Amino acid sequence: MEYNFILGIFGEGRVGKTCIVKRFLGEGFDEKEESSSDADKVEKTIDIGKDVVNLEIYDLPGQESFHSFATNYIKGLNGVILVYDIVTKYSFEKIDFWFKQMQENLDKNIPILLMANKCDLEEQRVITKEEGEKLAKEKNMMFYECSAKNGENVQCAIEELAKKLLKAQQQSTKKEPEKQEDKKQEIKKKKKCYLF
Ligand SMILES: Nc1nc2c(ncn2[C@@H]2O[C@H](COP(=O)(O)OP(=O)(O)OP(=O)(O)O)[C@@H](O)[C@H]2O)c(=O)[nH]1
Ligand SMILES: [Mg+2]
Repeated sequence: MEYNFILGIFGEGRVGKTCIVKRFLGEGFDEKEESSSDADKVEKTIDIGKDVVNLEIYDLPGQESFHSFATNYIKGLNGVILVYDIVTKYSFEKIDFWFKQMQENLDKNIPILLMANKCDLEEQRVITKEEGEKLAKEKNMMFYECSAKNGENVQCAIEELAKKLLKAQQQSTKKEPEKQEDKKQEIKKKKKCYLF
């Protein structure tokens, strides 16, 4: 079967969102990647088992002046990626803000993946892995430390999010026939009442 999901990637400016997306697309890494000032939509198709999953990813600017612009893209997303980097405390603190935006604009069941980027910069680390894990657990997010620079965990983290979306979609379509059967029974009952 073929499935389509729309994802959005959010987080403080300069945490590496665009680099993560480019790494995921197989476009390598740019040490001098410039700050985004617009929404960039990219597409990638991945195979999960026998299924084909088409992902559409919105890469949004993270700088403060673009906050309201970026939040306009939240509604309609099927999944969310939130990013901080392990060398900037403020970017970690900013996750709360982005999480709240998701809560206000999206269904609570929408899966959120938290990515702690720049884990290649171990010697400059200010946020421990445990802190990231704790936050993710509290807010029921998936969690990966990654590096867009060396590619660590980028592919597998986003694929895990896609797998979660696929599973949820397949479970809800399985339930559909049951729901329809329930509806038929309801109509039958109503008809009976009418006949009496
Ligand atoms: N060392 C290291 N640097 C990274 C990594 N990912 C991104 N960078 C660098 O961090 C800077 C910002 O990366 P971007 O991808 O532009 O960050 P962004 O989150 O898209 O920023 P905005 O578009 O302003 O929101 C660039 O200089 C990148 O080269 C990483 O994993 N490790
Ligand atoms: Mg960017």
